Amino acid sequence: MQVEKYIIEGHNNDLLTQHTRKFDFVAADVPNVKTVIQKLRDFQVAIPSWALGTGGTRFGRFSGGGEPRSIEEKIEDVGLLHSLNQSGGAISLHIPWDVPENAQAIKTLAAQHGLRFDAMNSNTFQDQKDQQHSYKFGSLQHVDKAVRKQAIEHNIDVIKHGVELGSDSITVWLSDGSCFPGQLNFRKAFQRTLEGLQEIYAALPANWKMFVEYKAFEPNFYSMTVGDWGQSLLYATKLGPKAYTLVDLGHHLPNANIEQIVALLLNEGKLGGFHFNDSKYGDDDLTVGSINPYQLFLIFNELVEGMDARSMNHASDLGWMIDASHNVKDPLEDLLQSVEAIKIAYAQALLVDTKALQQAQDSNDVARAQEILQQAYRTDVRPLVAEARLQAGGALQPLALYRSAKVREQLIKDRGQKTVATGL
Ligand code: LRH
Ligand code: MN
Repeated sequence: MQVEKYIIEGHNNDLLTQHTRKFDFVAADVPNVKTVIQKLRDFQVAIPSWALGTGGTRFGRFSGGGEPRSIEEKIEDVGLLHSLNQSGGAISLHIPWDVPENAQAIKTLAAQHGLRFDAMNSNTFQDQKDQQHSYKFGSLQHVDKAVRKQAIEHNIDVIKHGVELGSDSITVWLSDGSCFPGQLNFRKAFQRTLEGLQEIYAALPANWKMFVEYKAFEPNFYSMTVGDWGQSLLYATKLGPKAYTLVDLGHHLPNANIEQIVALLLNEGKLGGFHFNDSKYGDDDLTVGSINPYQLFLIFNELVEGMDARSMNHASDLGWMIDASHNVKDPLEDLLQSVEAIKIAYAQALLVDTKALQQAQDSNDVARAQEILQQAYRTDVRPLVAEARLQAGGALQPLALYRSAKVREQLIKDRGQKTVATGL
C-alpha cells in the first residue's frame, strides 16, 4: 500500500494557506529559522520492526487487522510512514522475529522505500523452538557455560545479519536478573555477563557500535543484571570505545531524573542512543510524549546543549529509535504520533535561548532560567515541524492524510482482518 505523491500534494495544497499563516507567525520570532528547519529535516527516527502490529499484555491482545505478515510487508509499512512524514527513514530489526532470508533483496526493497537499517536487536529473552539451552535463568549471566556460549553465538549471528543489511550497530538488551534474594550472586553474574559482552564486542566490525540497554525491572522483579545507567556505563566503559549505553525512557524507576542521566552519559561520551516511548508506571511502552511531554522536552534540551558542547552532529551521532507497543491504537497511527512528538520536543529544544539560560544559571537567577526554558516549551512549534516535512516532500498533517486516504482499510483488504505480525 502506497500513498501516491499526487495524493500528498493534493492534501498539502488544501492546507497550505492555513499552514503558511501559522508558520509565518512562529517563524517571525525564530532568528535562525532556516537552520532549525534544516535540522528538523535531517533528524530521522528509526521505526522498530516489532511495533508494526498490535501489542498485548499477559492479559490479552486485541489485533486490529491488516498487520504485516512478513519483513517485506513491515518494510512497506515503514516506507508508507516515511512517505507521509519524511522523518522515519530507518527500520530497526529484531532477530529472530525478523530474519532477512534474502538480505540483498531486503536491502534493495528498503532502499526503494528510502529506508536504511538502524541498530539490530538480539533476543536472548525468549526460547526459540529449536533452541538447545533455555534462557529461563538468564543468558550471558547464566551459571552454565553452554547457555552463555549459545547467547554469545546468537549475538554474533545478529551482527552478521546486520553487516549484510548495511546496519552499523547492535543493541543488546538482557532480560537477565533474579526474582528472589539469594537466587543470584551479583558479582559473578556481572563478571560472566561482562565476559560474554566482551566476546560479542570482539566480533564487532571496525565501524560498528554496541548499545548496552539497561532496565530496572521486568521480566525479573528482584534484580536485573543490567539494571540502571550506572551498571550499563560500567559495562560500556570496561568493554571499550565501541560500546555505549542505550536509554529506553520506560526502563527507569519512578521519578528518575532521566534528563540528568542523559546529560551525564553524554558528558562521558558514552551515550549511544534512545528507545523513545512514554510511561506512567513501568515499561508501559506508550506513545512518545503522551504522558510526560515536558520530560521529553527537558531530555532534548540536555541533548542539544550537550551535543553542541561536544560539536556532535544531531542527526547522525546518536541512535534515535522508537520502542513502543500498541495495545489499543492503530500501530501506524501511534508511530506517526510518536515521531511527531519527538520532532516537536527537538524543535522546542532548538528554540531555547542557551546564551540567556547560561547567564541566568551563572547568576543563580532561578525564575529567569525557568522562564527561558518554558518560553521554548510553550512555543507552538508544530508549524516548524510541518514546514520541514513539507520541504522534504511529506504531508503537512500525516495522521489526517493516513485516515482520509483510508490506509488501514486498504491494508485490511490486502492482508485480511486476522493477520498477526511477529513481535511483542
Ligand atoms: C525490553 C525492550 C528491548 C527490546 C524489547 C522489545 O523491554 O525495551 O529494547 O528488545 O523491549
Ligand atoms: Mn527498548
